[in-house]
Amino acid sequence: MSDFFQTGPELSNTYELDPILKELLSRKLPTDMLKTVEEDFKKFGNRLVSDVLAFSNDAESNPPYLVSHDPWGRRIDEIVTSNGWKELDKVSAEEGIVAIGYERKFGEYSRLIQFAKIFLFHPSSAYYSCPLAMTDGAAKLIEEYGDEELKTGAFVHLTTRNPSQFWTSGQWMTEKTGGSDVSNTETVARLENGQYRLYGVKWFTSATTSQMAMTLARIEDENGETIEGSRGLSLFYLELRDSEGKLQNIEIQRLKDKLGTKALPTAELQLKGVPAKLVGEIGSGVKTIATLFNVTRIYNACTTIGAWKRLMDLARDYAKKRSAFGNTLDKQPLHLKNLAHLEVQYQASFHLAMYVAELLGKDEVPSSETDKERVFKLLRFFTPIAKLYTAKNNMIATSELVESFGGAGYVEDTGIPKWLRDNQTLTIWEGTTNVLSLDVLRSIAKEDAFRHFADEVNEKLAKLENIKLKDSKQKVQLAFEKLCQHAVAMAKMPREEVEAKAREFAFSIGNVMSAILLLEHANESKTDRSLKVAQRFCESNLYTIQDFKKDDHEIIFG
Ligand code: MFK
Repeated sequence: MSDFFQTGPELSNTYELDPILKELLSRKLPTDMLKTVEEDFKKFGNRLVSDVLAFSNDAESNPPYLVSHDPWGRRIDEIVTSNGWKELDKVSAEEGIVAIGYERKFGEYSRLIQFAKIFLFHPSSAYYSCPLAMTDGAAKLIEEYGDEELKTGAFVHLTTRNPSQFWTSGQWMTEKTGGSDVSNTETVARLENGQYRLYGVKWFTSATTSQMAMTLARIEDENGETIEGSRGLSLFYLELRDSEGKLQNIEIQRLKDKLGTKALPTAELQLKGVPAKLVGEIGSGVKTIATLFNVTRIYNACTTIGAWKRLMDLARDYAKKRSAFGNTLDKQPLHLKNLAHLEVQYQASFHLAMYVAELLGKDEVPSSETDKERVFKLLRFFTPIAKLYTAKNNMIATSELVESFGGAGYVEDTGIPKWLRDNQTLTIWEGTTNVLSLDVLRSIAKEDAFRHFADEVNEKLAKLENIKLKDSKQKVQLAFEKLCQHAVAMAKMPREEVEAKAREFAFSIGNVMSAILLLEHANESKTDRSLKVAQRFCESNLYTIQDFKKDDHEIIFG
């Protein structure tokens, strides 16, 4: 009998373990700022593999549950969460995960720094990143559309670093009638004695332990009539509990039994006259809440790359420890080839997500050199692209990375299978891949975003002077020319064809922009590894739009 026991994968300081993030920050940030940020990230990187990871593990092992009644039969609808979940709330406030974005003490770099911190936090947060995403989106919404009362009230709670004052927010958009198409929303808002009250069912509400929420409802006129479709929807702010901590005319029907994100309480709610406050204009609810979900979509991209990095780190460490067929996995060509491919894909997604975070910062705090219009349009254009591109590519990579642990990757208490379950949500919530591909078309039609993308590409390519990047640059240029041809051709294409190609279009844009960002990183950071990664990525097929086939329906249903 052998006394062999396999050593499992281990983590160390996750900031110290990240040369790509370090290189990016030193390329972007002024020296003094970099010093301040590095000090903070080094400390945080340690916490993420010690106390914060322990809170996360506690929250994952003790999922929330609903207590609907007290021992004497009174309805209480209390969601019980673990100690770890509560501690993660405190950590989030103390570390300023949302606050950094609104203190803006790093000027145009505030969002880049904030999202770098979220990227580090997410894989040790048991999805506390989800309420934080909605909290940030709600803060942004109040900043843009809120009145004085919200700005001096809720906004201060959402953006504080004081754990005892900190609030999180929900974003209740989904109803039984539709998650993607919210125009079918059935919740109504009635004006009763000068106060709006909401009646309806919210079918998928994440982090229902939050203090407040932003939600959509259809205002009833004095005859009880409403306007149909999304033009009839308005946005409302509500607080879940009264001053005594009792839910305000909200019943929690049940918690969802989801595939993953087990620590995160997600509920079905019945609204029975919840007092609510109108935010923005009547009938502009979808447009107004877009401010919120455009922020959560950037969270989605940055947390996705955080999750991807964590699994890469574990797989990398395991490859050095696991032997098979006479050698450790890190010496086996096929295993190496797989991991190298995933690392290149990861770095492409990493740069795309961080690029969008940087755009958000530049949009909010423009410097004298910022081309404000271009930044605004690029942000609108790349937000759905970064979300769909990172989430889908990560999901494909997750399957490979889980497999790279062999049978151990299929066993729950190694902690590996959870990534497969959790990462799947990142392609679904905040807009599925298809819905976001169509949103890219919306941004082109409404904002003329493609023209600004083309200017950005040409400007960035012109700055690549390293001769070793010449061939890669040419490949990107070729793919980009094809993309431009497609964008022009779309004007005359039947809508059916434009929509059928929307996903390949979005991924091709994602490929081209990621390639450019990798080349830029190689050009500026000047490390051999970044040069090789950029060259390798550019060898892949960047333009992936296929010919339109009219027989899809027949193939599926015929
Ligand atoms: C760890 C990461 C954590 C992430 C947090 C997860 C929390 C989970 C919570 C949820 O999952 S909440 C559910 C999320 N649901 C969605 O994201 C909805 C997905 N569906 C869409 O995005 C649809 O495209 C949409 C609902 C927007 C379609 O609605 P409409 O009403 O059919 O769209 P329409 O009529 O084209 O647009 C209405 C207005 O909004 C237009 O403006 P105008 O009134 O000026 O014409 C649009 O331009 C504007 N709009 C739409 N999408 C926009 C936008 N504006 C800016 N950005 C956008 N993305």
